[in-house]
Amino acid sequence: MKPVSLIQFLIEERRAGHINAELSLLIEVVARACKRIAVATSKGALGGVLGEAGTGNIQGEAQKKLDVISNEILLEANAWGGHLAACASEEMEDPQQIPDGYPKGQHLLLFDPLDGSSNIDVNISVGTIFSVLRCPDGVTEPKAEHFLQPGTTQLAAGYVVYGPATVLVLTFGHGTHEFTLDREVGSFILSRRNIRIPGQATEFAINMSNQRHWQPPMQRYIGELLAGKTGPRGKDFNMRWVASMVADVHRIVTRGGVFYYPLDAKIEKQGGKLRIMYEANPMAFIIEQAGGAATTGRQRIMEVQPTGLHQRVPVFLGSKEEVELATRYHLEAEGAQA
Ligand code: AFP
Repeated sequence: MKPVSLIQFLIEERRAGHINAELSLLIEVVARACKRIAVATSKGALGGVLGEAGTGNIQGEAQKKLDVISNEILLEANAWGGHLAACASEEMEDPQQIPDGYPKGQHLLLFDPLDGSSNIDVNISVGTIFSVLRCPDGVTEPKAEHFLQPGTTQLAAGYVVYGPATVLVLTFGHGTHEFTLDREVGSFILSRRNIRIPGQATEFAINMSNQRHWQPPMQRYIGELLAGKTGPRGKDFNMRWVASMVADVHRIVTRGGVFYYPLDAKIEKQGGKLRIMYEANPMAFIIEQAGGAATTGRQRIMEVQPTGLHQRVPVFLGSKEEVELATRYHLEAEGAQA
């Protein structure tokens, strides 16, 4: 079979009526920016890109040099094409407007420019996550409130993993597809069409160091997985935790499994660890389109009505049967309390 490039795939999606020309251009621009981020990350110590930037972001987290560089690359690439009304990033408190003098488009782009950035300095996979929304009609200077749309309204979502290979995973709501960067040619090439995540899992991803802070239903659920063959689940489970959500999700998209970042006593006040607009929602869209499930432990992530650009939520995602079971334990515990 002849290789299918990302550009060819986007043209096919336009012909199928799944996307318009502006959204196609937006994805091309984001993919091009991610190729530049891949080059920057791959230089490591030789590029002078490792270490702290000496600044903090809106979440009060220390920024790495590559957080700042990746954010700049995405902002600069998306400023002038005429495909965006505005964009928002993990690294900026407020939405970024399109600079004066450039045309504006109908789309809103949200991104985490470099997810897992605490892994950069130890040469472990990191990534970019993005989500695309439609700008509400008649809005010419989009503010945070115009981005606060539930995940079900996303027009597109994707992530790029900067690992041994650079891989882009993308959905427009018509399946989840994977592209691998051909570094010599400089093109993303379709490597898996219509990815399906197995309904059952034997691998789970969770930060076990938080166990003592978890709520009782999470203690129960993970306790049963850990009990293995001789426990109530009657089978052994393996554990993996990269601590770059992109890499953990990519493992699930490749061979199944589940990922949990539940609410715990340590992070209860902030509502969770991961950000809904540019982490949980795009990943939920990708996972659901691959036949998996994504919840907050109580409800479908994509049905949460966001109230803040940098709002956090608990995240349960991956193989459907496991996510449903963990969610059921939480709902049952709350039902019993009520
Ligand atoms: P950083 O980008 O600050 O490294 O955070 C990564 C992340 O948001 C997500 O990618 C990981 O799944 C999660 O945090 C890791 O959290 P722990 O620090 O609890 O392992």
